[in-house]
Parts: sequence; structure tokens; C-alpha cells
Amino acid sequence: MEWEELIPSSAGPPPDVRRKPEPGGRLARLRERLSKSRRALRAELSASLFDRLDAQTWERLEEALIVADVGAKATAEVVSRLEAEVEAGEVTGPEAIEERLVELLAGLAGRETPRLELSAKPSLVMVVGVNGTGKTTTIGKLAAALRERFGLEVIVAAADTYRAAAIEQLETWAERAGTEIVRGNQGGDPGAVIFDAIAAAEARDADVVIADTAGRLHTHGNLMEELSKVRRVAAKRLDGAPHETLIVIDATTGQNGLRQARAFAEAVEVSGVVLTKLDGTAKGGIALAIAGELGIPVKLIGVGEALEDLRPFDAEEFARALIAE
Ligand SMILES: Nc1nc2c(ncn2[C@@H]2O[C@H](COP(=O)(O)OP(=O)(O)OP(=O)(O)O)[C@@H](O)[C@H]2O)c(=O)[nH]1
Ligand SMILES: [Mg+2]
Repeated sequence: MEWEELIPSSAGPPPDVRRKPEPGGRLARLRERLSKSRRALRAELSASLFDRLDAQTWERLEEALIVADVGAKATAEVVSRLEAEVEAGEVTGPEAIEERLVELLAGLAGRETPRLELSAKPSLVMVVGVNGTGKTTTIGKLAAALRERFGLEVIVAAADTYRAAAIEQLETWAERAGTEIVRGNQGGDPGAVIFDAIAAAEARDADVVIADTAGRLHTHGNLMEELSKVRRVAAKRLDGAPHETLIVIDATTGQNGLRQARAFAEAVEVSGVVLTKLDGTAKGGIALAIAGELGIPVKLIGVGEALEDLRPFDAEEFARALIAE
């Protein structure tokens, strides 16, 4: 999926947009980034798995999907459906079976194309999540993509006033992304920083404010309450804000990530998931199951530590990158 599909803007990208072609193509690069998950799947799902079809075939497929963290329920659904279709003669031949598997896996993530809602000016994007999941890094990458691909003026708000060095870290990313930063003082009120950032965006006619927030454990009641308070402050200050609330989940934490997302969704209305560190895990299958489990779409995925390692999530492309030879 292209960035332009994730963020449809009537104006379209500016003419001077810097398009970096991906060496070998997008799918090839995604495959390479997901190589750990691919390898884990391939261990079971060898090229010849669908050459001979018996009970063992389906067991091995099930095993492979479970190992890749597609989740027990989703795996059972996909495998029994595929088996039934094959037995009914609706799908025949190894290649067609593999193709149908890709389709069924992609279908787990739902049929709707995910969108980032940034049509208001300014729009506020709040980024939340447990400590160390990749919030600040994602903000840097997203700010760069919005600026470079859409010509949007972005202001990042250093509303993680809690962790030492958090402000400096965001400053470094803002510099890399070429965006402005609004900062408060360490230990200060995060709501006030967002308040100031919105005012700055209005004054400068900027398009998007992206607010970093302190990492917090989803089990920590006081901190979750603070987050919903920050959200209320933003909502009062700016119509419709926050326009997006993205929860950042570290893919390597597997099913625990689902628990985190549920708790955050209770405290603040979460509009999308960013799944990070997919390059460092064999559990990439969670990207496909997460939307069905949570009812919240995955909108972006992180596949590395560099500025360009964030991409719109496309379930079919993702399933293909995981499965297809
Ligand atoms: N491999 C890989 N590493 C990532 C990705 N996203 C973030 N990281 C790394 O994860 C670590 C934590 O990232 P941060 O952006 O600081 O995470 P955070 O959620 O802001 O952390 P706190 O502010 O402490 O809660 C850093 O070392 C990042 O480079 C990714 O997609 N892939
Ligand atoms: Mg951070």
C-alpha cells in the first residue's frame, strides 16, 4: 500500500515530493525485513507442503502459523477454512492453495483499507504505549514521511516530560525529520506541552501536531488516568482532537501486546495500532491477527530503526511477504 492511500489528501503530494525508490521493489524489501518470521514459517511450511495433502499437512500449517503468532483462534479459522475448500475441490494445486492461504490470512485483518485521519488543520496525533515500544522513534519516522511525501508542516510535541532525556531524544528525531519541536520542562505538565504545541501550530499555520507521551505500564492506574486527562485537555483546546490516537506495540512482546492495547483503549479511545520491531521477531503473524482481536486497525508498521523504516500496513502485502515463495 502507498502512503497516499493511508492518508488521502485532496491536494495530493507536492510536486517536489522526494520519492525514494526501494531497491528491488517494495515487496522484496518487506520480505527481507520480515526474514526472521519468514524463516520460522518456512521451517514448517516448506515449498512442498501442499504437494501431498493429508492430516499432517494441516497440522504442520497450523503449527507454523501458531509459531508465527497468528494466534490460536485465527489460525484454527484459517486452516479449517482452507482445508474445507481444498477438500471440496474449490482450490486445487499447491500454488493456488498457497495463494488462497495468503488471502485468508489477509482477511483476518479486515477488509477496510486503514486510513490516518489528518484532514483537520491542525490535526493532533497522540502517540501512546508501554515503555520502550518505539513511540518516539515512530514519531520521528512519521513526521519525516508527512513532510517529505505530503509536504505537510509538522510540529512534534515533547509531552513525555517524565523520562530523563526523553525531550532530547525527540529533539534529535525532529532534527532528522526536519520538523519543529515544542517542548516543556522535565517534570512539567504534559497537557500544557500539547496545549502549547496546538497554539504554535495555529500561529504558524502548521498541518499536524504529533504528541509524544511518556511510556507507561497499562496496569498502572494513575498513569493511565493521567493519559485520559491529557486527552481531555487536548479535546477542549482543539475541535475533534485528538484526531488520531495511535498505540505503539512492540511486536516482539507477542500476545502481551494485545493486553496492553486493550488497557490503553479503555483509558483513551485508540484509533490505530503501530506495530514496531517486526524486523527483529519471528512473531510477525501477530500483525494479521491483531485487528481482528482488538477491533482496532493496524495502520503503520515499524521494520527497522532508520527514518524510512515505517510503512503503511497492507494486510495482503504483509501476508504475501510472510508466506509466498
Ligand atoms: N529493530 C527495530 N527497532 C526499533 C523499531 N522501532 C523502535 N525501535 C527501537 O526501540 C528502542 C526504543 O524506541 P523508543 O522510540 O525510544 O521507544 P519509546 O516507546 O519512545 O520509549 P519510552 O519513551 O522510553 O517509553 C530504540 O532502540 C529504537 O531504535 C523498529 O521498528 N525496529
Ligand atoms: Mg519515548
